[in-house]
Amino acid sequence: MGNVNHTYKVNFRLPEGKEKSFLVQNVNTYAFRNPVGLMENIDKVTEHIRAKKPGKIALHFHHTADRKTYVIDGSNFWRMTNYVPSVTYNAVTDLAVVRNAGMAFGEFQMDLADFDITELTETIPDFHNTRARYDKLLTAIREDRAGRAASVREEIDYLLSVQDTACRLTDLLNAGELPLRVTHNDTKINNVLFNPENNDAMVVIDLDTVMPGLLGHDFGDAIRFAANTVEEDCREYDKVHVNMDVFQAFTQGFLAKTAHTMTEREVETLALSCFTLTAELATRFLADYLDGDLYFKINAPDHNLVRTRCQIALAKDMMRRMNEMDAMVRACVASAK
Ligand code: GN1
Ligand code: MG
Repeated sequence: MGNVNHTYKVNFRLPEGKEKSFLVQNVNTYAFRNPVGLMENIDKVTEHIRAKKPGKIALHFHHTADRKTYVIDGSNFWRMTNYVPSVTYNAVTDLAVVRNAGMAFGEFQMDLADFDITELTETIPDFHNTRARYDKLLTAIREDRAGRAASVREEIDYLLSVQDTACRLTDLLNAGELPLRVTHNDTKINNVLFNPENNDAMVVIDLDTVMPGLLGHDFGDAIRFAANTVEEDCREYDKVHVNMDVFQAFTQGFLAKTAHTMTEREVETLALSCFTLTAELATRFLADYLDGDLYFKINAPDHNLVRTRCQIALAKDMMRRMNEMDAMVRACVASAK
């Protein structure tokens, strides 16, 4: 579960014999250099949402005797939350579930629309700064720490050839043409917990990367994960496509919650954001492959390369379908307003 932190379900036997489950996580401090700041972010954000929706299921981090929401044990950083009985999906074709996920992520952004951005620590600086991600890739190519650069020329060449298109969102943000919001930034559909009985979205989880960001970061990341016809590390690259039914269902759900707040520039760049997040993640997987797999968990020596190729295949399909995606976005905006 998850490519960065280690998560365990722990069953605790209470003195009277009953079992109670908790989720215990070992936070990856290579990825998150300031885990204490991260926990403060989560605390503020969950409290903000809880104050608005007191009856809703929320994640609650348990406190230690000295009122901290974490335990530092040598180089390990641990935290523990309530366990929410629920289902999650890695791949979904049930369009009602996809629509619900879109609504959940859209609602999450709206719940935080009045949250003061300056209260948040940047848990991973430049997380969705695509220009900075490209710079990291260029550094990884130059340093070639694992001696792999020569074998991935094709992947490097493709990613460099689309650099300006992929970085357009970042450039528009820097030019003040897209508004900064409080965003989730890691909107994989498996970060929504669903009610097993009716598939309603119960709660959005994995709040480690809640930071200032663009509306399109959440939308694009969700689409690149949920609308991919295969898993993120599928080796059959010719099977990688955008499932347009999933695209439409997610867009309907997400825009039902957010369209009324969107600027024309946000609407115009929403389809592009899918390409952006896909190409950006490809640069991250490839940089990690070149560095010798330091960031993402791997289960095979070429895991990060496979992930890179899969995201590249998806990015290419998104480029082909850009007009179609854009037309669907506009249709959903029109019906949501
Ligand atoms: C990581 O850890 P997980 O699976 O929630 C990564 C995301 C990537 C994703 C790709 C903090 O998410 O940015 O999109 O892997 N999270 C972090 O699967 O880097
Ligand atoms: Mg995550």
